[in-house]
Amino acid sequence: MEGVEPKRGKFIGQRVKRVEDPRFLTGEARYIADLPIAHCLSVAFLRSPHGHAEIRSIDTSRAAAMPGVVRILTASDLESLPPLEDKVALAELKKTPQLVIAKGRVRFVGEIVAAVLAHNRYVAEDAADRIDVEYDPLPAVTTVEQALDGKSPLLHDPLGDNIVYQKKFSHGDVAKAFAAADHVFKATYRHNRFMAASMETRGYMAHYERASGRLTAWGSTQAPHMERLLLSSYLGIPEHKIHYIVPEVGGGFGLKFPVYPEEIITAVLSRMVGQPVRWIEDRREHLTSSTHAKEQIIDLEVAVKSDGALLGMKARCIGDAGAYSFNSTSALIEPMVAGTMMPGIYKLDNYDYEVMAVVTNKTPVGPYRGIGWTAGNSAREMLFDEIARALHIDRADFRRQNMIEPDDFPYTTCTGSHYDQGSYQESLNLALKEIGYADFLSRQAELRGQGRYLGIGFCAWVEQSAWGTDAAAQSGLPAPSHDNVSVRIDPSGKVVVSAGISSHGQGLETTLAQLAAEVLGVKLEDVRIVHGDTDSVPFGMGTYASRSAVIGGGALQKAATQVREKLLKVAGQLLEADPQDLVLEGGRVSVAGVPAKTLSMADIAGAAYFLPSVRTEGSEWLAATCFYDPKATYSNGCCAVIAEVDVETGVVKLQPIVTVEDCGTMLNPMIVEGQTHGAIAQAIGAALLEDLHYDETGQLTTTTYMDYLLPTTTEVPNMRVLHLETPSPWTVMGIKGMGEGGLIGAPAAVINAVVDALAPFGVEARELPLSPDRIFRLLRDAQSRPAAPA
Ligand code: MCN
Repeated sequence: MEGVEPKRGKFIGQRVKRVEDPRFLTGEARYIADLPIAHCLSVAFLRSPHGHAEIRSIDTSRAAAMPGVVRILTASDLESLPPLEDKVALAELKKTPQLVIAKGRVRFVGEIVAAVLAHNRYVAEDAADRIDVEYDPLPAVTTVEQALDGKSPLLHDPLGDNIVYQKKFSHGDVAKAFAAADHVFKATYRHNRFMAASMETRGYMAHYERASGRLTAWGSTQAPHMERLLLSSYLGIPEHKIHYIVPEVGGGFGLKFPVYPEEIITAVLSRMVGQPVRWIEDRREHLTSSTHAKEQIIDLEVAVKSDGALLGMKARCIGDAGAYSFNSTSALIEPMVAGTMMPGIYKLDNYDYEVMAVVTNKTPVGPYRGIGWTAGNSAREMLFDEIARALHIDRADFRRQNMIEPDDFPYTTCTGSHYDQGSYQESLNLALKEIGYADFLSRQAELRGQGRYLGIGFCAWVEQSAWGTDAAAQSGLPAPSHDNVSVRIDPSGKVVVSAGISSHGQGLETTLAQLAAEVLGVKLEDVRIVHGDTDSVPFGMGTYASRSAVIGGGALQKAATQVREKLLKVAGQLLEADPQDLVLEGGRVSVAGVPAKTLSMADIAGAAYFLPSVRTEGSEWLAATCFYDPKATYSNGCCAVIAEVDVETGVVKLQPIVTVEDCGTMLNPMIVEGQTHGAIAQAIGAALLEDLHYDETGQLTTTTYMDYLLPTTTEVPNMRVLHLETPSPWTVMGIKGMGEGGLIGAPAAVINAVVDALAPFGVEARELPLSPDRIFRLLRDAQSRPAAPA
């Protein structure tokens, strides 16, 4: 397929400094906890201390008697409120309605049992402590195995079992492929449960005005219009009477996409008392009650020829969904994507897979950067390393041999993912060259001889982006998705862009301003980006799934182009020139070759708005709104890592990481690098440290950052990000999204580097994360295993 040239311009593709950063660096940014609002009351929640229990009684009288307490809610106060239910419309997915306050039974530690509204948070917290609840603890279901064993308690009695989804998919002739194989490799991988752990926790504020029946809601969230829609449906307040505002958001990473019970309760309380109400999550609540992510058990079987040719694959992806198939995202969010995207960058015609989701007495699972891809990629790439070793084939050669090649594009995987264009081989080769793969392999044995255990790992990945209707369908989770952007030039000649997408750290204000300035020929400082406010921006589906650069950027480019045409038409009338002969640059329109015939943007805009002689139908208002719902596009990259393991302590030290990113036409390389750095830091946590651990009673034992280990500057090495640019032929300007790639590919690279370092010990690593204690145990177990017969 013919390649497309990446776009370059005065702003596009340039390392423009982030326009939003001055307010963050000077402390002027306002997060939800900072918003000044008079007479605001505070909420605190009483949460279940049990993983699974019947609620025998609740007595709120001691709490209600405390001075400063305004209202206490338990489930019986909210009988008329509909339960939360995931909106995913797949017939086979069983629903697990979740009441915003538990009634009769609690199903995970951290589930809300009561809400206290008080004059301030101190009183609210103290009062919550004085609510007397009697529980009858029940046996808890804390593992996938228990959920499936048919003997463990049921979480939701009407379902009849703990399985909320189970379906098999088949592509090609897998039986024939396995019959033709020289070898079949098989393994089960347990992918850890971890979470986004954003720097800013969740927070919501609501102000219901009784006179107008209007609700103003503020949320540290990712998708303001979707929040408004869901609040409207749960509260029964018409959508046009809800104004949803997203202030600065200190990271979301998917976790702040769904509507949570706390948000509904905050709004309900405000409506009850007619006063503003705020709730800010504390860190312990964040760890227990914000969505967890990525826990899966993946069984893989791979059929190969002795020369390494990949013939077929079987997979079973079982997602541990926690207590409820979570509202607005569903229990399928992990295993469905893992199963569907398992072929990755490889040519695979014969593939059977089964997707299962089970409920357990744990916090519900929701979206986190690289949904499904992280676990699926890690499992496949771990097994591929094992296969290459067993067949005595270089690990990179094994990949190259089975990888989609440049001439194959566009390539449709057997599961129906439609890859546009990519640089899969090139990114692998570049990453390995830059990290010194060949040289490292030649030194590795010598280092081992010196008692130093170093290993190399790499992972080339493909990342789906542009989550519109097409991408959703390709992921196996069909739902319409699209976005809108408005562009207008005000009478003074300045540009305002109103975008349905909403930034929560990605630097979208910068990249959108770059695009607008490019198309409209103005300075960057003459553009303002408005987002995160449903009264000011056109309908949008939010920022997630690496969709904003492609969809928001594409809608903006289309709208800005229409405005540019209107502007040139007016300028042509004023300058008595054909619009085709006009040059738009540096905030001025001039007649080509006649520099004296020039007008400023303000001259033209002022005339367009106020001069009757140039005001014509359609041109008087320099504005346009465009809609965009592109085909899915796939970016790609490759991460390469060298790790050294201290075999006495199990501690892993990573050397500087090399990563290649190809997101088509790059809007801002500096932002792309920042995104990659952040995602790889999260990947290091995922691979080596982070683990939300439950004991057998369903008690979460990692409820502080002393127990739940996030990577720090000591664990995160320097990184070098290299760029390739293979534009998409299917999107405006060839842009592809890239916000998740680092957490899709880098975990496998880190894991495989550690496993490679441990190869001389015959360690079998199948469970993540590879934390120091796990590595220590793996080494001890390997040493105590009898030696294999020669
Ligand atoms: N970009 C670019 N050129 C491209 C593609 C992207 O310059 N060809 C820039 C974009 O303009 C944008 C950034 O890179 O500023 C990410 O773009 P994109 O890949 O479209 O991703 P989204 O903007 O849709 O952001 C969502 C993505 C996801 S899914 C998660 S999760 C995530 C992430 O972004 N959460 C983040 N990055 C995050 N970064 C921060 N700081 N905080 C989060 O919560």
